[in-house]
Formats: sequence, structure tokens, C-alpha cells
Amino acid sequence: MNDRLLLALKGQNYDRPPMWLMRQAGRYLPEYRALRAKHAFLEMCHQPELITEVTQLPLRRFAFDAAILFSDILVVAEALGRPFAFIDGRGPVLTHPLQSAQDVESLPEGGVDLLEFVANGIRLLKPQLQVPLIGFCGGPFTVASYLIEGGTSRDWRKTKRWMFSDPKSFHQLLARIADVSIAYLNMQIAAGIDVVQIFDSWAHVLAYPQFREFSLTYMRRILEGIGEQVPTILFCRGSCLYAEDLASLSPAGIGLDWTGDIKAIRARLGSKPALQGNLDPDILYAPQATLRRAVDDLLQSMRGDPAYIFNLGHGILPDVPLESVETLVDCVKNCVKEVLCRP
Ligand code: 1CP
Repeated sequence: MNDRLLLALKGQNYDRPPMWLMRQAGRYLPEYRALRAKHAFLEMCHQPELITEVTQLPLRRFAFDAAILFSDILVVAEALGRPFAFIDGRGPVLTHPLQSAQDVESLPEGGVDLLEFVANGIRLLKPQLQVPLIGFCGGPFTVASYLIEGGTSRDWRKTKRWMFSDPKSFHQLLARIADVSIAYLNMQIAAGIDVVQIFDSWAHVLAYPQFREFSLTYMRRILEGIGEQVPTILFCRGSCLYAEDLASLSPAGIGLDWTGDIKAIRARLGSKPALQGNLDPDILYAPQATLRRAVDDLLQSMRGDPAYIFNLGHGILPDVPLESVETLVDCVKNCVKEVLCRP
């Protein structure tokens, strides 16, 4: 069992840093696209055999140090009686987005049993893995934004209008999402995942007071709801700015976006928590030499840090050249003689 990730999350990794990539099981992989040509996205999320297969695709090609469960943060909406459709070229679509406090009241209770297919996928997958398996959910603010906007948004206007004009029902919605996410993560943990990551991807659109009130509060609620069963990583866009607030919740790790100096953030926070990140995902479009230099600089800046996890600052994009991912893996795995951690 490759336990670099688990060791780094305890601040005890004295080997090269573990590496995995957010959205590693996705469209940049030709073998993913080949499977997708045969199956609808949701069909892939719903079938344990396909969950098992797709989760392992990136591991076979790149031998990452962790697997992330193939699923989506919006699968949880099925438990809230509001299933998304995924439409090619458009992304997730909800035909009847939430519009009122009454819509929030009418969300059904206790639907997490509907997500049993995820637990079945984990149970099938787990014995086949030699690396830790990361389970996940969306941050309540991010999931709420999809339920209100009805899909991807550029300005989150409906969400923020609701948040500012009727904070009470907005809080009710966030609490409902947090509670169903707790039940969902507890199901994932019981089925065998080793690590949890919470993706509050769109928290960066909030000003600081609203970040604390509407994002952080509900990440805390989820952390309290799952307790210490497995280590948890908190990721959000805006995490470089809000690193202290995230660290105040005492997660095992924080996923940093690419906007800050990770070394300076480590100096500010002290030795805990583990820090994950934070290469700009767009640098995978750069010439290979530029990419190598950036990765080496990042590794150098975290040299000797036993609680560092290599990752991008957000998900890998669908059209990056595979050669760039190969370069990334090669740099982390082979160019690190001088950046190996020492006890
Ligand atoms: O067409 C296709 O084949 C579907 C593409 C796809 C994939 C591969 C979607 C649709 N979701 C996924 C998988 C996925 N999504 C994973 C699997 C594990 C992995 O490889 O990491 C994970 C962890 C997610 C999480 C997710 N989904 C997030 C949070 C992370 C992030 O990148 O910010 C978000 C915001 C989503 C929503 C989503 N799912 C899919 C799309 C197209 C979108 C919308 C993205 C947007 O609004 O910009």
C-alpha cells in the first residue's frame, strides 16, 4: 500500500511529496473519452463497475499516489429530489432550479439511501487499489449555487441575490445540503474511503464576511458531522486568501488555489495542516521547459515539508496535452533528489 498521502496528512512524509490531480479521472484522458462515447455521464456515475473502472484510468497511466472516486459533487442533488441532467457542451442542468423559501421547505428528507450506488462502487473498487481512495462532496455554498442557478454560472447572481435578500432561507438551504452531505460522507466512509475532500469550488465569489457566514460555517458543520474517522482536506477557490480561516477548523489538510505563495502560507500557518497544491492548471499549456521550471520551483519552495501534497490549484482542464501531465509526473517523481524531505 502506497501511504505517502496518508503520511503527509499526518505531517510525517519523509519521502518525495505524494501527488494526485483534482479531476484526474476525466476528459483529458483518451481512455475516459472512449468510455464516454459508449455511456452517458450519469450512467457512469450510477454503475459500480464503471465507477471502479473510471477511477482507475488515471492510475494506470500515471501511477498517481491517490485515487479520487469517480462521481460528481452534484450527485448529492439526487438525494434532495432535484437530480441534474448532464448535457454535452452545456454541463449540469436542473430544469426546475430552486426559487423560493418554499422550494427549500419542500426538499425531501433523508434521501441519502438513493446514493447507495456510490457505496457499492467504493466496495467494489477498494480491494483493487494500492493507493488511498479519496471520497468527496461539494461545499454547501457551491452545491447551493448549482441548485439555484440551475447549472454553471458566470456571475452567481441569482445565488447572491437570494443570499443577501433572504439570508434565513439561504441558511436553511445550506444546512439541508450540509446535513445530507454528512450522511453521504458517512456512507462513503463506511464503504471504505480513506480520505475526504470537500470542494467548495466557488467560495471565492464571496466577500470575506459572507465567506465566513455562508461557506466556512457549513464546512465546519460537515467536519463536525463526520468527526475524526478519516483525514479531511478542505478545498476552495479563495483558499490562499482564507487559509487561516480554513486552518481554524483543524482539517488534516487544505487545498490551495494557485493565487498565493504556498511557502509564505506555510510560514503563516506553522507546521499544520498539510498543504496541497498549488500549480496554476493553465501552466499545462506552457512549453515543457516552462512547465518543468514551475514544478521544480514549487517543489523547491516546499522542500523538506513533511506535510506537503503536490496538486494543481484547481481541476485539470479537459484539453491539456497529455505530454504535460507526463512531464508533471516525471518532475515530481524523478526530479526531486534534491527536494526529498529529511526528518
Ligand atoms: O461530459 C463528461 O464526461 C462529464 C465531465 C465531468 C467529469 C469527468 C463532470 C461534469 N464531472 C466529472 C467528474 C468529477 N467532478 C469528479 C471526479 C473525480 C476526479 O477526477 O476528480 C469530481 C471530484 C468532480 C467535482 C466537481 N463537479 C466540482 C468540484 C471540483 C471543481 O472542479 O471545481 C464541480 C464544480 C463539479 C460540477 C460539474 N460536473 C461536471 C461539469 C461539467 C461541472 C460544471 C463545472 C462548472 O460549472 O464549471
